[in-house]
Amino acid sequence: MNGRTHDGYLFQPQVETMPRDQLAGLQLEKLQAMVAHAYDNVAHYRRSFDAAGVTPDDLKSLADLARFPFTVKNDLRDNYPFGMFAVPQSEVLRVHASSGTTGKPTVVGYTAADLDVWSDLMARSMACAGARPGDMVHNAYGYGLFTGGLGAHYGGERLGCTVTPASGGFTERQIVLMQDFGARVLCATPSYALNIAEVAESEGADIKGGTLAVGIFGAEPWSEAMRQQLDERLGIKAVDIYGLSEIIGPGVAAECAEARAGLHGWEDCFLFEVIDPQTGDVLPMGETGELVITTLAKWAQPMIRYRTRDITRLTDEPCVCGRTHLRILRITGRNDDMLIIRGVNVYPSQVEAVLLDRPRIEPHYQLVIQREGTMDTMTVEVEAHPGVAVDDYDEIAQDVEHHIRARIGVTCRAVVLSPGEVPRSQGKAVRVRDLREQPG
Ligand code: DLL
Repeated sequence: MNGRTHDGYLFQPQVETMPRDQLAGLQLEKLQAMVAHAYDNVAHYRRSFDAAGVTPDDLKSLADLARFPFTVKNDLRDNYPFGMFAVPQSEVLRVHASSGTTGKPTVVGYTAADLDVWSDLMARSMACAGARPGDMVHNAYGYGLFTGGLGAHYGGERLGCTVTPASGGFTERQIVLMQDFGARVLCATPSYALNIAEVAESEGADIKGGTLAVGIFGAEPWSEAMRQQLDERLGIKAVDIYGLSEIIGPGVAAECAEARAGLHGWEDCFLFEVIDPQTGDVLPMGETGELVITTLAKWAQPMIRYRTRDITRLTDEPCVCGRTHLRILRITGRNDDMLIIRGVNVYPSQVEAVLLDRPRIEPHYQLVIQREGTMDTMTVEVEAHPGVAVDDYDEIAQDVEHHIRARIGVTCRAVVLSPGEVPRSQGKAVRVRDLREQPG
């Protein structure tokens, strides 16, 4: 049954506006079943629970979950390919995998019921972001082992939209299709959406004045400054969506079009905790730390206390949209993306926020990390606006260095490149080029 908030559209109204105490009751019931399923069917969980001295019977309240051990990405790698499955492979209808930079990929599996839940969650997320039944959805997330393409595809169809499976690349053709088909919704990584905006501008294609109204952007960190750029250059409302393959794919959380102030984490299907990454202690609501997620409705491959490495904080303050599910505030980066430059912790998204505020440069950048002696140094490569005189590049570089020092507290070198010189993204943008010698 569908319904409405004060001005929005709900895909599953009873669930999305469930009172928080009822939601907690539902979570406990589902959690007990999921933890028992993991313990009974996955050797890894049996071993790790036994080592921690806990059994599923110890789970009497949601707070008891803190006694259970974490799961990390390496656990998936160590059990490659199917060792984390909790059902026979014959019951797994789909696998996805993330490539990873080293070693074996991480494989994830879905039963028929899991795929159904995923489609519902993506339909719910897309509706939350402002998509409506009947919309033309242009899906520029990559199709394949990456969960973005198929996730948004089945979610869009479940919501009742018409989905164009564009995938990434062939940007000029994508723009023609968006215009000819009258796309109202664009699904893409924010960096690829920016690439689309830029190509449209350079070709004189008026995307901004056309039918496009909603951008559903995620799969990589992005900033409020980038949101403003995308809103303005595409003539849309850009909305954040979050997810990760290990948990289900996109659709773990989504911003609402009404507030665009944090991503509603779908608590009927996931349990969210934030921990201190050093001690592993659970932090109180509102404190910043590492997001840990437990699946409540994922039968092929339950994830118990999965450490995402993503840094954020949670809020359960009521939201103007009427949804009761807590909000995950914008994910600014990952533990493992954090750079330590001359003793200062820096996330690429912080540099992005500074760059997007500066005049005469384009929002395309890469951070080059090198080692000089015992120090790591950062060079920020940015791109000048077309039409800016090359003679001005030095002065722009100094301005960038100054503002990065003033706002982030880190000393870096800036290099201004000519238009088009920073590589463009078709999926997740590569923000860091690490030229330090890797150990081993
Ligand atoms: O990126 C799933 C996805 C597809 C999400 C499409 C949203 C849209 P993975 O490839 O496994 O899955 O990468 C997951 O990407 O742990 C975060 O570090 C990062 N990430 C995803 N969404 C966001 C976001 C997909 N909205 C990893 N903001 C996660 C910041 C994000 N980081």
